[in-house]
Amino acid sequence: METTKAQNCDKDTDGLKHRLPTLGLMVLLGAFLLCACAGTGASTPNQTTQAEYFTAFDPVIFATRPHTEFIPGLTGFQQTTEYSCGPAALLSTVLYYKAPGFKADAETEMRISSEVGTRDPATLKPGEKPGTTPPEITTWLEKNGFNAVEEYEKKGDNSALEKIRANLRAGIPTIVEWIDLAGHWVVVVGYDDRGTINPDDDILVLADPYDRYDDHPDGYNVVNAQRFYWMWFDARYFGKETWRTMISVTRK
Ligand SMILES: [Ca+2]
Repeated sequence: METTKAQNCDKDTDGLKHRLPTLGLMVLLGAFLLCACAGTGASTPNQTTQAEYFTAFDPVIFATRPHTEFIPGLTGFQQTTEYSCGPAALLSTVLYYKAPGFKADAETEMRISSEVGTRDPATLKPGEKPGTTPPEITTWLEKNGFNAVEEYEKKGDNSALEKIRANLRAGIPTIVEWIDLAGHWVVVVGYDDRGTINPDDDILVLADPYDRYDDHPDGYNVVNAQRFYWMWFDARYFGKETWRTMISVTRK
């Protein structure tokens, strides 16, 4: 019996030895199938929506990074209509200044819209343009306890970006309008020159009232500064082509 057992054990051992290559192949095949399944799964709609196309902006890390200028605590109030980026940019700015009488809600946004005179494209009168003009923005700010300095730049020498950077270093928000969305008001709150002389890699941080495209609805959008600079004009809503509208906002 002992011999038989030993023989059986030997036989089993031999069998295992013979099966090992087969098992190895099965493991490899299983791994391949798992990879293949994962690859197939990545193309399903559910997993595609989880793909990371954009990195989240971290204001804490940005504030401590060298070569940056930043106004912490100013994020874009999210506009509740398709035309109220101007009032939403104003609300974002006055909330940053903790001005009394303003809440981060649609009622306050619409109150500002009415006071500013922002035009809904659905109810335009003949000859009117939708949205909000720079003089309307500055007039409202001046009436509500703020100094608003309205400036333009069409020299193309980056001087408007230098103005924005000087404002950031002084903690002054700059409300700007660019051709994004065919004409869009945002607030500039950050700049990073990446520690290089070449401006082509510079980064601008926007407090954006229409933060719907970067998978992180945190009120911040990040854009290459030169790309922004050459898209920093209005062609539709101000009655004439207008380059690099800047409104610097401080408390009175
Ligand atoms: Ca965002």
